[in-house]
Amino acid sequence: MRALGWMGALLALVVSCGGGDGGAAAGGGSAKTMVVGFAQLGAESNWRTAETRSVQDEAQRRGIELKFSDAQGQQENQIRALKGFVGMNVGAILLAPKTETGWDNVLADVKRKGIPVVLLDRGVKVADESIYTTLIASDFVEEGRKAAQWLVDATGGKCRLVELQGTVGSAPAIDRQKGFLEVLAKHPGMEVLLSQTAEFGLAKGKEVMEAFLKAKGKEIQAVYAHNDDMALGAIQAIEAAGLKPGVDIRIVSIDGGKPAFEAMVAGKLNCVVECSPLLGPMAFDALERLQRGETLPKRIVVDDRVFTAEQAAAELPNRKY
Ligand code: GYE
Repeated sequence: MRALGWMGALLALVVSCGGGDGGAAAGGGSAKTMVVGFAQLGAESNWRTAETRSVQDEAQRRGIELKFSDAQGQQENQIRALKGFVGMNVGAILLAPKTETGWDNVLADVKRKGIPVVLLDRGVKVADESIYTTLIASDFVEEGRKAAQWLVDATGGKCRLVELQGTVGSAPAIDRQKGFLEVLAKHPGMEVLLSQTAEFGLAKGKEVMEAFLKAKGKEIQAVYAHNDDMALGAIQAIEAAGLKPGVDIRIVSIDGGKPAFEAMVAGKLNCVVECSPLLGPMAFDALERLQRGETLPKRIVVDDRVFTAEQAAAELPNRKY
């Protein structure tokens, strides 16, 4: 059996108060394994499967027992998973909430049981903010601003565009639109022709883009997609319409996964604003700090960069998701 490292020893000390049947003792002592529930919302995008993998891999690396639940895109399933984790008496919960609202009651119940909840990747709107411990996520408003600024610069502030929104009611869809429109408001030559949700999905992105093209055709000069998958779907729709994505219609998206970098190298996508899904290490760092009795900041911000097609070939080998 692997020797118990200093971090393991520390966990062994502090986790025993986390309750639950922790399972096998690490290193042969009476130490318990940290048990964490992860209420994931689904697998709608390349980003989200990368996030799931990051959390699972990191749990395994640290010897943490992870109870994983995939809600298949349904908030009710996530709420059920949270209740299930309480029943299992886990030491802590990671929650990637589908939408911003609807969490007050269940999170208050979890708090009453003394189980800390770390929000991973998306925020919530609740009356009492003390019902969650911290939010680890990118600044989605800033991502929207960055996407808009790139488009303003690339078009000299004159452009007729369409917007593919993420899941209705989700923090990234709300905030990415907000930041984007905030910048556009300063440039009267920028016009949003049409805007609709495509639920962060590739197939849906293609479908909505087809409808946009049918309605506005060659008037469309650019696409702003709230994530890569919808941009990749839009690329397919644009090609099917006999137009050149990246040339006839400029495209900017958010996430910056490998497939998007490949599309940039191929000249079909012009710019991505990075949003890292590799949150496993940050999530468990936060939980371990909590277990040591530290107070976490209410918000831990993940840093994002912007990449244009010109930088894509050099960056592609570095992309990890
Ligand atoms: O951008 C998108 C995903 O919540 C930040 O959700 C996440 C977003 C991400 O499905 O691709």
